[in-house]
Amino acid sequence: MTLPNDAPPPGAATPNPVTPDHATADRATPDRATPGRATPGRATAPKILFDCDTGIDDAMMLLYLAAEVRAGNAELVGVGTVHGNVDARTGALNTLRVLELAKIDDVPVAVGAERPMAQDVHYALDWHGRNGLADLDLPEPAARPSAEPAAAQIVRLARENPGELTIVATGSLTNLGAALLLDDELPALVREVVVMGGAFDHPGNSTTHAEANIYHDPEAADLVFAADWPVVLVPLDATHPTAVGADWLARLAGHDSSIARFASQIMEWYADAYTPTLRRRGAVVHDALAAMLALTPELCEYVERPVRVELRGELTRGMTVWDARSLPAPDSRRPVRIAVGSDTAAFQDCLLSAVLSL
Ligand SMILES: [Ca+2]
Repeated sequence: MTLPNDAPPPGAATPNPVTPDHATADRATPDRATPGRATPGRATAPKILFDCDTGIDDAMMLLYLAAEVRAGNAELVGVGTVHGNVDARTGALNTLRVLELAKIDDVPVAVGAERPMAQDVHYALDWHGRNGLADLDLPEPAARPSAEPAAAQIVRLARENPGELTIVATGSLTNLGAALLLDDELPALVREVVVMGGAFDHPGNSTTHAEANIYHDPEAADLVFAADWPVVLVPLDATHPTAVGADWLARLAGHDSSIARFASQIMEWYADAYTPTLRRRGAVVHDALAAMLALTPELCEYVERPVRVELRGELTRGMTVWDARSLPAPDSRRPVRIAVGSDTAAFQDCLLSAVLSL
């Protein structure tokens, strides 16, 4: 099999922040309900495939996307789950619970990898609860996960929608790595891959240098960054400044709907976990930012550089590495578009209005 990391780079890395070609100069809060707003110039709603480890911020991401689906701004063609915050099967059941709450009941949810490629599995129960959703006593979902493995679903959906699929990955990257190994033509079939993960000029959150989604499967992450497909990476550098605070949580808590109550309950639990880190009441809704940037890329600024994952460091395994020098070394890898500065007010307003619209 030919791995795509030998492919020539499509262009030289640019060390300075760049703005996407299709971005607008106006960074004001978008009108979430305007059809076509999410992707200027695109005639049809983008087809989204989620790969996640639901999880509290994954759940908020699903609520955000459900609102966009209802508004006609996105089509959700499938979800796969992976080990990460919780085990993959629990993540799939949680995904079905959240989608059913949002009355999105026609999307296949596939269970994916239950362990990483080359290390023991780790969960993040301290941050999300033993069941991944704040230890709430939630009913069983009406639907069951589909029989197809998540990696096979990625390949099938990419084959059925060549050039159209946007994969949003907000968990460990094992399913994506496995899909790349299943089908070496996959990179040419996918429109874009948006990954929440990594940390560059920011400390890690699993270890001093490693962010959780990368740390949970560094080998798979490096496969994803080595592949010749367009990757947008949303690291802690971009997500942490968007942390919602007590005022935002109060606005959510003040809304009386079953979905707002659910969102408020899980977010208050998440804030309890996050407050010592942030040193103020609040929480970082990492995954929702990644999903929002898939639909509204102009909410961030980006730099474009190849990304590698440290696989052997005694203290730094799972660290994402870029060459930030003014004259970076030549690299055969395709540059990754890395989100750096994000429009915090627009993100928070859009997330809240999406949840409250359901
Ligand atoms: Ca996640």
